[in-house]
Amino acid sequence: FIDEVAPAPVKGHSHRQPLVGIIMGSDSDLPVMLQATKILDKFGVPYELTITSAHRTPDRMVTYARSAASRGLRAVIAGAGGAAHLPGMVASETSVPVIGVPVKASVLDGVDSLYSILQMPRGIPVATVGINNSTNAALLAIRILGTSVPLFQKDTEAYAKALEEEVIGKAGNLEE
Ligand code: RP5
Repeated sequence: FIDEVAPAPVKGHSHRQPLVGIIMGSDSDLPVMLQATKILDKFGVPYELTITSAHRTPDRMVTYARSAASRGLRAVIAGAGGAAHLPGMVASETSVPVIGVPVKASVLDGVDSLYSILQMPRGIPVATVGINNSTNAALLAIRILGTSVPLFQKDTEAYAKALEEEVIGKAGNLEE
């Protein structure tokens, strides 16, 4: 499937065409958003990573969002802090599913980002994960890919199984 949609090598983090786009409003969001890349690397999902801000680089953001579908992206993970309008703005300019990551970036401890992303008005959906939880954003993106790529569905099931075994192992250690 990946080869079908991505015949050409792409400059950046993968030799294959990105299926997931990771964007963030500022380089200060990078430490949080790198957690998503770790998961995508683990699952072998090709992705791209860049900075684009809804209020500082609005033209760049619109160009990115409008080209997302035609460039083959199947999901966009958008992290932002404060008045975090990046995920909602991107979602308004693309039909590709957008997953918002509220970044803890201000004196309000990330609750401002959370509510900004979570409270999208009717009509333009943004899936929202927990504050700073770009790990879950990546896992959700992989589940979205899994609806059309059985390999990603299988890998998601294996990942959940490994989590289950980890907890059972820890419980066993306590009970010994
Ligand atoms: C948002 O403002 C960014 O997503 C970041 O979380 C926050 C602070 O940005 P910087 O002032 O650190 O560049 O746009």
